[in-house]
Parts: sequence; structure tokens; C-alpha cells
Amino acid sequence: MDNLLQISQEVRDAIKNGKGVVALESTIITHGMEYPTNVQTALGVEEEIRSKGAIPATIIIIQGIIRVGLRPEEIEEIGKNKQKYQKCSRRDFAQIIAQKGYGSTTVAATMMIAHMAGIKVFVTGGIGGVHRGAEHTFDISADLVELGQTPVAVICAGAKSILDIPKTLEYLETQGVPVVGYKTKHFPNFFTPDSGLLCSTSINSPQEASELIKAQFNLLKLKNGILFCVPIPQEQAADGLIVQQAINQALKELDDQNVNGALVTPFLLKRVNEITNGMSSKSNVALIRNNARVGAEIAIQFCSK
Ligand code: PSU
Ligand code: MN
Repeated sequence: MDNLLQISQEVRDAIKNGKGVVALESTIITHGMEYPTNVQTALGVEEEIRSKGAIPATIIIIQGIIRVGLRPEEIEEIGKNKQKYQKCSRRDFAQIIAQKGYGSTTVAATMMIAHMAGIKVFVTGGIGGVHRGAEHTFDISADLVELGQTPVAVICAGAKSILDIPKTLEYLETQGVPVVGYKTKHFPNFFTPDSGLLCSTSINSPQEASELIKAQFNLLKLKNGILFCVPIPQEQAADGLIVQQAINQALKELDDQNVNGALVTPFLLKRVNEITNGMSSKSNVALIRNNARVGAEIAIQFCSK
């Protein structure tokens, strides 16, 4: 395992000593944002986690080796040379490892590695979900299947409206995944705090979040993950109407250009950002940092012995 999975000394010590550890994904760095925003965001998120007293563990595959915990210079290097990295979800792992390739991990792949490494709390921006038109395309993110089978708590800001939110919530219910609103009953849709749909339950503090994680993983020993949904702070919320129009245009272009498979999500993220002149990216950054603070507090509660 040692040659395959390399966990930094800092992260290993933190796990051993019951310090809060927060896993972070890397597809967001290589396929979710442009340079240098991607690097600034990734480093900013790590700082937020440290400022709360927890330890960040960004996950990626470099030359066929799975790395957990990166140095800031490495994050800079990855963000700069992002085109070198293949988007890695569960199905891509074996290929990237066998070919000693470079892979940035999606929510699904990051959950897998966090679980292997013994990390239970993972912060991201938005998860993949059921795409609009999935009744024709069958496009359902492997993130949702992973949430159904891997015991890691994922902290996010809900799902973007590029997705079919009602179907995404139905799918999570089928997979047995608690969808937990953080200080809200409403399921957030990333740029705005309320999608008009409800979470399956809600909690009001990191302590309550930690109790729920303990009940699911330690007492009941369930294998399903948990989704914690933190609404974007009101003052940072994007103009919902502008984002919605951009999403509609991006979806139409997607259709016209026959984009499919793993390219769909990166295409939509990029186009929405371009059409809104970077407004979506700005909200994106504020919101991930907010998730990181909440995730760090939850991790500290959960990990303390
Ligand atoms: N949604 C976002 N930002 C992202 C992603 C999704 O708002 O960066 C990335 C995440 O890494 C997520 C992946 O796990 O896209 C989902 O891709 P797909 O839909 O192809 O499963
Ligand atoms: Mn897909």
C-alpha cells in the first residue's frame, strides 16, 4: 500500500492524535476553475481549515501515486499545469494507477481515498448529481453512487442548478444518504441558499453534526455517506436570475454541441462562469471557503477523542 498511497506526515500525525482532518478534492482545481483562481482558492480553503485548528488533506494522483496532503508549492504547480491532470472518478482509478498517470479526484474518488486513509470529513463546493434530461441520457454522477456506499461525511453547498435537483434528491434517498441542512431545512442550490426543496433533516451546530456522523458510522456502522449542505451566506449569494439565465444558455449549448460523458460537468461550469463574466466563480470561491470553516469545525468535534 505504501507505494500506492502516500499520506503526508502532518496528516498522519493529525489522524493519530485525533486532530480534526478535512479531506479536499482536486478536480475543482484542475477542471472547476481557471488559473490562478484555482490555486488561490485551494490555498485559501486550506488556510480557512488551519485557522480553525484542523488539518487540510488535499487528494490527487501524481505519477500513479495517490497523495493525501500537499505542500503549498505542490498545489501551485498542479493549478498551473492543470491540463496534465485527467479527471478521475471511481471508474478511472485503475487506468490512471496502471499507467502511472496524473489524476485529479472528483467527489466520488476523493471519498474513496479519504476512506482508505481514515479521514471521515470532506469539504467541497458542489457535488455531481442527476443531470437534466437524465431520463434520456442516463447521466447520473458517480458521486451519488459513492455517497451510497462509502462512509464519509461530505460538506457542500448543495448541487448546482445545472443539475436536476429534484431527481438528485430522489437518487440520494434511494441510496440511503442523509441530506442534512446546516442551520437550514432547505436544500441549497449552490449560488443561492434555497432550491425550493427540503433536506431530509437539519442540524444547528458542529456538535450536532458530529453526533449524527457518530450515529451513522460508529454506532450503526452504516456504509452510506452523509451529505451536509451549507447554504451560501446571503451577502455572498449571486444574483439568482442572472445565474439561472446563464445556466439555461449553457445547457442549450451543451445540447447543440453534443457534449456528453465526463466532459458535461466541466463544460457547464466553464460556460456558466464565462457567461456571467466571472460572477459565478466569485460566489464559488466565497462559498467554498465558507464550507471549509464549517467542515473544519465539524471535523474537530468529530475527531476529538
Ligand atoms: N460541481 C461543481 N464544481 C465542481 C464539480 C461539480 O459545482 O468542481 C466537479 C466535482 O469534482 C464533482 C465532479 O465530483 O465535478 C462531478 O463530475 P461528474 O458530473 O462528471 O460526475
Ligand atoms: Mn456524468
